[in-house]
Amino acid sequence: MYIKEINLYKITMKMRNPFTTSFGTEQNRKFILVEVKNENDLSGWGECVTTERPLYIEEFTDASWMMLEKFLIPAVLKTKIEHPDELQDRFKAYKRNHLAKSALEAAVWDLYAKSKDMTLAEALGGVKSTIEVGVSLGIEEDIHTLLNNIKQKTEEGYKRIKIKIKPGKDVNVLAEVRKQFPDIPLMVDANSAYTLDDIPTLKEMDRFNLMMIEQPLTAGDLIDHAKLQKEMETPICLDESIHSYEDARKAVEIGSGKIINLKVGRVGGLTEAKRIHDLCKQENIPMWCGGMLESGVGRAHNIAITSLANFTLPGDTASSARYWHKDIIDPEVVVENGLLTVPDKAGIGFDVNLDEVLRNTTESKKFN
Ligand code: OSB
Ligand code: MG
Repeated sequence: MYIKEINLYKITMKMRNPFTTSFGTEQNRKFILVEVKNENDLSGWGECVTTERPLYIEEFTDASWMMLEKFLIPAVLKTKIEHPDELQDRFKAYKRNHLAKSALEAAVWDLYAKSKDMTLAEALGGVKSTIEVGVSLGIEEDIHTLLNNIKQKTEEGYKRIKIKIKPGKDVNVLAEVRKQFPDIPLMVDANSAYTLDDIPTLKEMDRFNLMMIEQPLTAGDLIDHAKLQKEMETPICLDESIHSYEDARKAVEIGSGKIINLKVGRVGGLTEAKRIHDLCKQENIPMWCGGMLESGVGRAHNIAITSLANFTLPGDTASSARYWHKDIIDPEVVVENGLLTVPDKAGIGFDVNLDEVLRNTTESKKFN
């Protein structure tokens, strides 16, 4: 297929509720949508899941916009692409910037699947028609708010509850949660807030029967996580430490964790995500698909990748309504009883609501 035109949209969307992690609070999501058009004016869509400030990892929205504009779009525009896997080679010379690379690659994957009249899930080698979904709950000032949120999401049927923790809001919070909900499938996410000096606190969490503790130590670290895993019974799940197949290979080799949270953006795209999936399957490392508070576009790609066989744990791809008053796709994502049906329409399987996209657009640029 020939890439005739690319459009970038800078989007601001206000979430229903603020979301607090150990690195800060977010309510206004500022991210980028990428639209890629082929010679037949068919459109493919991708989402750059950056945040306004580089608090999760080093990338942020304005930097990714520049990366797309200056380097990535020129490597794709007005060229022929037989298969989206080819983009890895085109982008290889440019270091990291995985969220930006992934956004453009995702749009090309959607376009590719549509042009072959396949679902994105099929194009990726997906095998599941339904996927299991959990929910990620932010840190709350007041424990009663958190307990209420957990109650509500459990009643909605989510298959597991993840709560964010940080030093000072960890063991005490978990004790309260377990008192009220002794048996729910529960995990925690620290977003890199601890160091090996915190081993005593981290080990205390072993008594709460957690499915896993996500990213306790520094983003990018593999070695200290391996040391910590030897001291803890709770399985460590890596998020901000896995940016590539090579990271995953090394983590498995040295035992940095027992589970991987795969985020398509963080690893630089769906092609790399497939490689990591195949590695984890071979090495018996369970995995699940993480979230970045995406709009429906990014969420649709997450649903497609989760249909691959080794995504055996519930992911963070909650309902559109968990985040948004109105999402930008039709239909919106609806999780029922903790389950989602993988769509059977071509490409990402949801229509992008262009009116709604434009209503939330603060800046756009056409490249042709
Ligand atoms: O660490 O998984 C994370 C949101 C923003 C940045 C990082 C993370 C998260 C979440 C929410 O946990 C996942 C979601 O519901 O999209
Ligand atoms: Mg995480």
